[in-house]
Amino acid sequence: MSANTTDILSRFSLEGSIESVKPLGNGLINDTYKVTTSAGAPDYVLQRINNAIFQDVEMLQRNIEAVTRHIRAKLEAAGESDIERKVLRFIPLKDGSGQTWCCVDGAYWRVSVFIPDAFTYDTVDPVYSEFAGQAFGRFEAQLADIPDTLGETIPDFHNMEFRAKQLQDAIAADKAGRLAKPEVQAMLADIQLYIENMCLAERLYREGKLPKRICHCDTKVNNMMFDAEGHVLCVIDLDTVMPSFVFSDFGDFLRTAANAVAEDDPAIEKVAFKKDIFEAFARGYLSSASSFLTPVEKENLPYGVMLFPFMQAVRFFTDYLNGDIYYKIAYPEHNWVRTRNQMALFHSVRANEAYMKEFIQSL
Ligand code: GN1
Ligand code: MG
Repeated sequence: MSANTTDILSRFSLEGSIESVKPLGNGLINDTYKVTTSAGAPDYVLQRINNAIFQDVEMLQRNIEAVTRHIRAKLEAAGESDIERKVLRFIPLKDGSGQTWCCVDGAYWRVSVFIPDAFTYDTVDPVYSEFAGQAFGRFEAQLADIPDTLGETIPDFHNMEFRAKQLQDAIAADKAGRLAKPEVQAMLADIQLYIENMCLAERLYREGKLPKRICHCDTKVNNMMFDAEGHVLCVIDLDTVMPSFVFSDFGDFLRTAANAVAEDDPAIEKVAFKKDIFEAFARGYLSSASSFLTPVEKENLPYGVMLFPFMQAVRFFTDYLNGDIYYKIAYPEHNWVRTRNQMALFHSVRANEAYMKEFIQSL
């Protein structure tokens, strides 16, 4: 790995000399490394972009450049301090093209500045959850007037009708021969009970009742950087920033942060929807997003909280039936465990639908 990374890093306009390159984080899609440099120069994050999943890397980086440029300009206009820690900065190649990625032997790479003294968490308490809600609402508000047209880096990424179709295809092919198992059949029957209702957003969109906005679309709790005091510095992992429904960001955060256990915890009986995290996040989000949310968007936020564990269950299940070709797995039944976990979370959230509606209306 290291000879290769040295060659790749040598193509980017970096400061300082490289001291080490070490794996960073636990994403399921890209490969990420921390690049430590000599004193006085910034450290960097090197990423190999998974181009089997993100097939148009040029569009993806153009989106990210537009988003970070727009947010940076807003922070500057607002006279913010410490801007380098509040928005990501991608490094151009040395060749003068201005391009922020390169392709070497079929692999795509990019480099951004490592944000110092910043922390990510896989779980949050209600205080941090409220800060996170404010930050994702602010992120969407900042991008509400972006002049660039962003592309869909993964077409139909959070389109539930499309995910339902992928599941149908996986069932028809039964590539891994896993469909006949009784517990798989039971899972399928359970999913089918709700799948049509869960496609509500696409119907509202077709009827012209629901807008698409620029959303983050991967608001897992660990995609946010906090400073030592717990204040949010910035939102990271921008590959999936694209036009979507606001439910994406509201729902996906709570899918990870408001689950009592991790998304792949096999102790299914411990899966539970944490209301205190929900309340804090909703309070924070609405404090910065109410400036642009329509009544239909606000009213359907509880649907968004149900949709994301459900959609994730469908995606993990589809991958399981396909023989684990999308998500990285650590053991053979990993996607099955994730499916059960996310479906259990869906049921726990669903049991709280009336309560969530009442709480959102009270804000
Ligand atoms: C993937 O790479 P990571 O872990 O940030 C996935 C998300 C899923 C998530 C489930 C591009 O995100 O949509 O919610 O795994 N990203 C992509 O853990 O598919
Ligand atoms: Mg991530």
